[in-house]
Amino acid sequence: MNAEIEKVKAEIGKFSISSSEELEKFRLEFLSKKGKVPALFVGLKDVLPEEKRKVGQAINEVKVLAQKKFDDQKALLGNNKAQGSGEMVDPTLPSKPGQVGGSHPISIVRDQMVKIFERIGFNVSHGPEIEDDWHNFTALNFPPDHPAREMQDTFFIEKDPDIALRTHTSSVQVRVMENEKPPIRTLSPGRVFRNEAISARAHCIFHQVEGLYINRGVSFVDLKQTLYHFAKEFFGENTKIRLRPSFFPFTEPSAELDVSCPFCNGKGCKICKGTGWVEIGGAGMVDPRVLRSSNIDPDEYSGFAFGMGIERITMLKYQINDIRLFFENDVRFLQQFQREI
Ligand code: 2NM
Repeated sequence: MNAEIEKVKAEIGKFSISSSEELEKFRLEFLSKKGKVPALFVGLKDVLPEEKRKVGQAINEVKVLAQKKFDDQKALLGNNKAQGSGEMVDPTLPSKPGQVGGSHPISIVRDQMVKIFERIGFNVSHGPEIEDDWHNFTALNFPPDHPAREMQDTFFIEKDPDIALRTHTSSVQVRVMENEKPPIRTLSPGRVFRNEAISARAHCIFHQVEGLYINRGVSFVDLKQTLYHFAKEFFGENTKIRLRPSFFPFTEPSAELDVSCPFCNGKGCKICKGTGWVEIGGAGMVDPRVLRSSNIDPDEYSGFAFGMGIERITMLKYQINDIRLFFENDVRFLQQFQREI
């Protein structure tokens, strides 16, 4: 009997199954009612009573072995059918690497901008997204009747006292000026909110990087050199900058900041609408009233400040024509961006 069991066991091991026909043959030969495994159980009745237990166990092991081989091969053949190939699957092959997450393009560009300014001595500062009137408007020299204070421009959370979503990260810099002594070199990247109609070019949520430098004897030349340095580092060595007179409540004089078009090198193309220049932000010398509001003596110190929109710069860098793409988080869009270092 033992020899018979071993023989069937060896036959099961040797039986090769690589098609569903062979699988069926295997089932008929070993597992079906008239197969070799049930036949072993029939033979059990002739075994001596004291050996029945042991022999019965041995036959059962053969049965489990045959059933497992049948199930495994059936699963393998089923997988191959699903893949539409007749080949065997090699379960020892290493698996495909899993998908890893990436950074949002706004985060990539923000970090790239921050690194450029960190290398010339700026520190990063953060502040609350929900702000009081003082830090978002009054300390920044916005007059009481300024249009930015209207409901249609700012998202208010409370009225009297006014609490709103910050409309720029200058509010963070007010907090830095209040809490630190010059020299101050601070950069505040962050999310800002404006009550605007959403379109391809504008969104009610966007991101800014604002910079502030306060020290003795800071002049407009320092501002120009800093912005020129940034433009060359970010857009390339041959980039030029241009400052156009403008107005902001918190700076005097104020300017809009243009860079030579990074796509046509200033010759004029579709992106710069033939002008050779693209606007990337604003800047100016911090108004003495702003310094005084934060207890910095404007007779001793002067400073420059600037602000840039991260969406705008990211759209230029990657030639993206709709700002809404940044907020939809469609992976087909997001997957296209990789950090450069
Ligand atoms: C801009 C343009 C010009 C700015 C001003 C200040 C502060 F806090 F010092 F007054 N921070 N950022 C500033 C100046 C921002 O954004 C277009």
